[in-house]
Amino acid sequence: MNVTVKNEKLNKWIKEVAELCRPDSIYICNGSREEYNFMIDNLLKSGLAIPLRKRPNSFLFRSDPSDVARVEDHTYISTTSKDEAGPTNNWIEPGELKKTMLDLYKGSMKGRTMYVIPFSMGPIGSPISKIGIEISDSPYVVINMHIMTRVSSRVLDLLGTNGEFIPCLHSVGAPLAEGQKDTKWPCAPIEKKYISHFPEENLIWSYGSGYGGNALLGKKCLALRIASAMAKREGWMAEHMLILRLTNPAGKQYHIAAAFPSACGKTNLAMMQPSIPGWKCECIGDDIAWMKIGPDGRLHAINPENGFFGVAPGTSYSTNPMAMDTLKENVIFTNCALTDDGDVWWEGMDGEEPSHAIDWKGRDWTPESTEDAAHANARFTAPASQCPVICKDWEKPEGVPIDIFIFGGRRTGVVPLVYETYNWDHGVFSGATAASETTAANIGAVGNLRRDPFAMKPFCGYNMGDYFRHWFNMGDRLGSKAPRIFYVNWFRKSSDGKFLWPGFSDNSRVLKWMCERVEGKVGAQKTPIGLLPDEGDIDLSGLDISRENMRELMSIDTNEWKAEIPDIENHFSVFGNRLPERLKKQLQEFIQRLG
Ligand code: O2Y
Ligand code: MN
Repeated sequence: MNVTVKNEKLNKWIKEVAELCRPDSIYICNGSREEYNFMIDNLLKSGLAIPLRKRPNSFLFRSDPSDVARVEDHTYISTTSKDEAGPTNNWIEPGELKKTMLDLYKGSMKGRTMYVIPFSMGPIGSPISKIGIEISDSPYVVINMHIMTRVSSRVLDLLGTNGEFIPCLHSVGAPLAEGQKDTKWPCAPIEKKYISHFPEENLIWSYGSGYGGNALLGKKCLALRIASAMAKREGWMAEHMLILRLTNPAGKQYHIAAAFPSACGKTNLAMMQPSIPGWKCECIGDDIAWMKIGPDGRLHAINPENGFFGVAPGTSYSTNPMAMDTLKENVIFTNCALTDDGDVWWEGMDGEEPSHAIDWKGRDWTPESTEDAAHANARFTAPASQCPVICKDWEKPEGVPIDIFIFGGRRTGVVPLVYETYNWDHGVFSGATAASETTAANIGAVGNLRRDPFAMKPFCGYNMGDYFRHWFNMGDRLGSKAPRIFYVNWFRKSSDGKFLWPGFSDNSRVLKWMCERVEGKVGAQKTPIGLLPDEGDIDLSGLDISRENMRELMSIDTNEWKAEIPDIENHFSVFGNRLPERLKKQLQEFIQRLG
């Protein structure tokens, strides 16, 4: 299909990028099924895509072993002054960064096709949605963007001759000389990778990586880093949150948005099926929420994405049956193992492990092998519409009204299963101090405590001190219509190292308690850290858990919490005079409550 671009700014930009990057050809994407199939055919012919006999229209890709995850150390928020990027972001002055990157982009697409990908984050035409155009030299990016965003020529129609869009420039950084054979996963060495954001001009430049969040620029780069800066300026919120709808047996709906750092089971909670009879849970999104105050004065959320880019290892019918059912067809798998009967496999999948497979690096693998068959950050890219519990209203342009916010992290000790915060300011304090222990899936040493405020540390596109202030401002505007704020820890362990809480579908018991708190149906105990469930108020019917385990799960040791204070003070100190007084006040009140 021939697509014509009428937008003046876009035409000028396409021309500029082509002159700079020197691709062999230019292709404007229309987002059609034919286009997807055509791209897949080419990827199959070149051997980059491996067809999966067991899953219709599904394909496996193997990345270069050096290009397997987001590269936080090479991710930049480039604002005129360093202070605007703040202490949690890498910063290079825009002029200097652009000069370095322009040198890299020079001729970087030689021997390749330059794809122009018009996409909408959020339903096309929704008042909350934003339009992006990604220019990329990676066909893998094109097919992933087809699933993760709404790629369509309708986006170009909507842009008209002078509509606004967010330009997202991406090159894998591996030009081909005349006659040079391509590698299976072209990318640049680590020192040449740059994932750069220019929030003052809503601009994204990515170079050198073809993987995930580094290359699918609608996701972390646009929908979180650039969008969070826009949201601050425009008075809305772009958050690293799942969105779900919980319906009680009487048919009352509650909408919950929850922020957890990576590797805390966000996708599992987003698709969780309650173990308590009569309760229903539906998924609206598993990673990102954009929220605006609606005409009713409440906070309304949309999921700006169109698919799931989930971690494969650990996903199984026991941890997330709805995700497994989402993955039956039309899926792109990256860095999973390939079984002899033409299926994908990863550590933690149900059933017996295969006696032989091809690992993510393309080598023979057997259970005796010393390395995992799938990479720990192996991914599936799947359409959200295929999730059996996708909410019928997940694409509602006006979004869903949020009743409850949840923050949390992975802590083997100290933090109880759940508490409610005293009020909005206390909730902001709990989000700002949220912490998680690192796991093998994170980069860095296992078991270290990492403060990850609102799970946004890697994704906040401006000074995080100002981000905390923005949360206070939103609370002031929402007043009595603000969502209630809770904190959870599904991962507390007993002294003999066993998880105290079964998690997964039993987390519905905790969500039920939250809904009952919202309804004023249950009381709570005042403690120094927040409001804890009264004994017996969490519905444990049908669950085999001892009273001792429940007591340990809910226990609070004030000395352990006092021991956290220096770390919180240290964490706050980096924000200097950008730290809101209201957070300092919360910390003082917390110290006083601890006695
Ligand atoms: O490693 C990557 O490039 C993907 S990171 C990611 C993907 C989906 C959802 N969340 C995340 C994350 O790091 O929070
Ligand atoms: Mn995420």
